Amino acid sequence: MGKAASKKIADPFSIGINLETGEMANPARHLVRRASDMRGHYADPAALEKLIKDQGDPLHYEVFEVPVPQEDGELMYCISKLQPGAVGGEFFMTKGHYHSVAGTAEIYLCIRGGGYMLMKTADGKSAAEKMSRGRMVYVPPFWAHRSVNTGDEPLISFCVYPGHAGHNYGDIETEGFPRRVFQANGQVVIR
Ligand code: PAN
Ligand code: ZN
Repeated sequence: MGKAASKKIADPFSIGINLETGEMANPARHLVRRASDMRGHYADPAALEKLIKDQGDPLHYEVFEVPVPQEDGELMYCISKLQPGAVGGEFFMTKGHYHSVAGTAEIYLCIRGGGYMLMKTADGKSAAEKMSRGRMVYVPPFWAHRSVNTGDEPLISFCVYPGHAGHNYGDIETEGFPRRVFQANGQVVIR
């Protein structure tokens, strides 16, 4: 008897995603991160505190998803929407994470805006891939990943990853990523 026969087989479904706004029809889960959730992540903590105080803890990014079972064989999918802005010249970014099951990959299809996907491995490798509308970034297994918005509109991506992957914020808060993305004299600079 095959594996499928021992498990209840789910029904297929489809959903609508607005490719201009990233809006997903009836997202069951809506994760919101504000500037105050980003403490410990930017190079200039004082600039982050000033932004929180002056702008009333603005929205940083949102994730919309319709969860599927967190099991091997399933594919989790979501919309990630990162606002434009900067903290002490460093562009707004997501926290970033490894997957709890580290050997699981992820696909990000950028549908609006522009920026970079910063990536690193636990053994010291680092990478940055450009994100722009219609561009797909493949995050291989074992790479932590963080997106950065270098534009002046939201950076919106459709993400797909294995259902059992999970999120591991591990050393990100203490060590960050080897590279950061800044605006300097109107230019985007990766340092
Ligand atoms: C994305 C991210 C999303 C938010 O769905 O979870 O962009 O980033 P953080 O989880 O780092 O705050 C993803 O990579 N899922 O695996
Ligand atoms: Zn991920």
